[in-house]
Amino acid sequence: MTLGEGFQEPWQLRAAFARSLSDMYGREVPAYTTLLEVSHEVNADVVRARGADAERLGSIDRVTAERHGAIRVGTPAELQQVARVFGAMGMHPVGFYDLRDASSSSVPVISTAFRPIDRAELARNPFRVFTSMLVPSDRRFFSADLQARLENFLQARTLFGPELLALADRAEADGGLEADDAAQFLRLATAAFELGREPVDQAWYRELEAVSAVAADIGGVPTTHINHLTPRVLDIDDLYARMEARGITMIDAIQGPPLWEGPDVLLRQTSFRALAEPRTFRTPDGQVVQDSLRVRFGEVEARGIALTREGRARYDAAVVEGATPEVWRRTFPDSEAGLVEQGLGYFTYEVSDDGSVTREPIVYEDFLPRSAAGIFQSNLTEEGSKDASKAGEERDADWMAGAVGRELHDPFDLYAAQVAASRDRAASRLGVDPTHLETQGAQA
Ligand code: OOG
Ligand code: NI
Repeated sequence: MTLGEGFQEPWQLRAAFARSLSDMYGREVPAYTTLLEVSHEVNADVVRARGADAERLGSIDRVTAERHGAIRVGTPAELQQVARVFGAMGMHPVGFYDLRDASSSSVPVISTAFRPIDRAELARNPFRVFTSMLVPSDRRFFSADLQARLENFLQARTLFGPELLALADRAEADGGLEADDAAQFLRLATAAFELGREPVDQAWYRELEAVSAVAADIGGVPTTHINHLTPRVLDIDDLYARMEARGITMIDAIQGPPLWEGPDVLLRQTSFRALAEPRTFRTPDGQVVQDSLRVRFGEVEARGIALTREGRARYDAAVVEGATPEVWRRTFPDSEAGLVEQGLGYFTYEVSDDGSVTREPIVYEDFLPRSAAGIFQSNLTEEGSKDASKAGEERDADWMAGAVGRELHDPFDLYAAQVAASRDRAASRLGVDPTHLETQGAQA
């Protein structure tokens, strides 16, 4: 494990954890290593071709190290423990995603993302983890009887041991850990997300799978695991073509905005199909047999500029119409200056050496429910069953905040706060009133 000497601050724990998880996942899923190789090739080529412009939305060092992970848990109690482990690494719950309606197949989860929230912390290491939790009380998916057995099963398991949680709490309280404790914390945290080796109860797994493959992946096994780790690329269309050329079958489409000539906004994602991984099962008559499961996949993403609420509303309307270049040309201005003028994107205020003020784009750090549903869905082998005639269980950001037991940050508020802080900094550097900058029309 690559850890520095001495006391380790949260960002150092976060960076080391991202590396350690990546090494572990690369051993478990070799196709992920191929994906990393191709991502690095693509990024190197883009930097060569576009120079400084390639680093407009993050330095090449940040982009090369950048990953997001996806994990899935069963209960609020498990989610609270996850929050303690990530809290130790300076990662906080941001945003609420309801995947139940965003998907036509059976995805009975709601989600949030744990990530750093300060500009400086993001710059040090932006590691984020999309975290989903089952909704066993939702009658569209689970009968009362299945809900009760599922909740019993989940209550009886332990995903995160007491030593890991104690170290996590200490790291959060003290703002880090001494090197030895840090190493132990990282070992235990990484191990908590390894694929379980003990035999899976076959009848139980299959019963849940008939309802939802995601429910079986979460509640059909006694441990949790990292579902995927996603590197960031600077040209996702090129990456898609190169992966196919290497014989890796990608899902049909890139999710999110289309390829077009204007500025990249939000997030574009694609993935390769889940691979069959050997797993051991215990059959109803007590035999232990080898079989395989397809639940884990590889995903890659390209990140664009964070959109304001108004920009986001336009995006949401545009995807309903169809994410084509034609629709995009009608919906979005074709320059960063246009996004600034129309108040559609978040840009910080920066003062250059000659005293002029420029606007710099803020990169989107979050996720998109529709794309997430598309990623979930395209990787399910079984549709599952969903009874749309039943009423769903109400869930929203407030409910999620209660479940996680911590403040759930609003992504728009975080971006707006970054803009306001940059405006105040720029104004004080120039010795003017901050409102003066807004009316100045500083250009992107
Ligand atoms: C999460 C799917 C969503 C993303 O990047 O939007 C996702 C999962 O499969 O657990 O990873
Ligand atoms: Ni993902």
